[in-house]
Amino acid sequence: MKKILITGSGGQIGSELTGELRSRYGAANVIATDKRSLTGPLVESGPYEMLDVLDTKMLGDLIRKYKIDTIYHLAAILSAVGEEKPQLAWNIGINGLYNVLEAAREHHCAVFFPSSIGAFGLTTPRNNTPQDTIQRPVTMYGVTKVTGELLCDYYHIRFGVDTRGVRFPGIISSLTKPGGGTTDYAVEIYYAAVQEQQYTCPLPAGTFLDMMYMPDAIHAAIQLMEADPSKLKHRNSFNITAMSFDPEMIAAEIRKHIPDFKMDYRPDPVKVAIANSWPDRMDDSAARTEWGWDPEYDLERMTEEMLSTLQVRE
Ligand code: VAH
Repeated sequence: MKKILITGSGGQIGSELTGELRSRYGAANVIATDKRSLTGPLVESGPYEMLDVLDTKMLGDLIRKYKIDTIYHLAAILSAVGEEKPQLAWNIGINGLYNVLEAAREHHCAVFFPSSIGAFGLTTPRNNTPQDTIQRPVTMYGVTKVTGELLCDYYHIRFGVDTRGVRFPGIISSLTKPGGGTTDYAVEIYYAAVQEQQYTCPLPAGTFLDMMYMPDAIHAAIQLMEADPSKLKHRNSFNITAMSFDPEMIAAEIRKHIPDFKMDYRPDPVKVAIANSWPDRMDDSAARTEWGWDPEYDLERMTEEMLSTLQVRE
């Protein structure tokens, strides 16, 4: 049975990935960790440890204590916060990853690394962005993601570490709000629609970005880690997307359920500059061919589920 350690379990992806992994592999086999002292279902439903990924001793001790063979490494600083604190973004994004890869090399663990559409830049083809293409990001977040992809491939080729990763698009979810990303608007808009029926969007109309609903993101990570390695021509990292939309499209979908919903714009210059450097729509055919990637949610189905979930909570 797999023995899994998750870093950054308290984050937007980690809080839902932990639950799904525990239901698949057994709660006792999935060790949730985070730098913060967390409470709630994450801690009550299985083993939880405080872990700062910069603490190499604690990381090694936990891997030995729980006999870990797989690490889902989610601890990171997101794009917009990364532009406010670039040195912190580098430290967590690269030194944290380096510590995980070194521990994986020493203890023979597989590693899941979440890259991002942020790994692309202004000179990357914007539409049908190829799996293999130019990557010159203009954010520290993007620099850490490209560096992370290269480091993970190096550890696989040089040391045989089983590293695998995806380039996540913006991820929408209703359990844990994202913390400081450029795509956070696509989560905030649903909460605002349910609570105030009004939203002021930080990205202008016409800003298209790849997006995905959380259940598809979780399934992608697990499906990739369970994939037959002999079928993988790529490893770090696979383009994956489920939809591409701009603020007008998501607002129009919400109005099918909340007709009075109103949206205006107050562009955030940092987020606008970041979003404009990212693709409009990636080509994810490599993921579909090599490990069967096939998302289940489009904008219509995601909107139905997000609004019904949040309205019940109101
Ligand atoms: C961010 N949500 O906005 C993250 C993600 C593709 C976007 O990497 O920084």
